[in-house]
Amino acid sequence: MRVDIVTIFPDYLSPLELSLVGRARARGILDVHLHDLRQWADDVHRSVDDAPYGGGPGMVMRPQPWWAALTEIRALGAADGRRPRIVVPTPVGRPFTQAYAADLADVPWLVFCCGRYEGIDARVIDEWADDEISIGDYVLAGGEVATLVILEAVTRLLPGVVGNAESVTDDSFTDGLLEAPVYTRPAVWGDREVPAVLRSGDHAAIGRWRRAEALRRTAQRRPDLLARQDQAAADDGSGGT
Ligand code: 6GU
Repeated sequence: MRVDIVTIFPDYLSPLELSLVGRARARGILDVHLHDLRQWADDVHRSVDDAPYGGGPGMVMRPQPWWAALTEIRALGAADGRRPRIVVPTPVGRPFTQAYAADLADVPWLVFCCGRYEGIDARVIDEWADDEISIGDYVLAGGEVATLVILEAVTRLLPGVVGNAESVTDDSFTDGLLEAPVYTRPAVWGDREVPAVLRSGDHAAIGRWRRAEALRRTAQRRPDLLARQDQAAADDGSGGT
């Protein structure tokens, strides 16, 4: 997968050199290109923002640098007929979920446009954005951290990135439930014991226990997820959980 990221703070994306995403890059599974938006600003001051029409606080990102950036980046694929999917992280976007991450993991070329939170001129979004994505109901100072979040969720779904494919498909949210708690040695820590069933070697019983714990946790912590699943089951007539 190729990923281009356009930002006024390329250094903010330096965590992409580390850990799982960094390893995926080193192994050639993920090809990341960082771009400083200012290189496309056409005025002497390399300005990227201006005051909002209609008044109000803060600044709005000017169309000109974005238009130049996206025209140039998209042209990189023109020779072999490839077209990137252009993503704009924004608090007014569609909510990011595990299913959304899986959808993006199938795309060969993504472009992330990182704006400041007052936003990018709406004409840029209208012309260029395929996806506007929000990572949650709070406001960040810019799209850079949201891009890190989205890319980490997507990268670990790329074939060959996570060693054991089961650790991806067993994740919380893949089946719509929170995962059961996990334990490692020692079997006894102070007065706390690892549940006996996990040490029983009875894999059917372990599977039942994990399913029951997942349901119990989800009902307690995220009843909205169960309600959504029940609704989906009612909609397709396949029965509930
Ligand atoms: Cl994607 N961007 C910003 N700036 N704030 C956010 C967000 C994105 N998602 C939630 N809050």
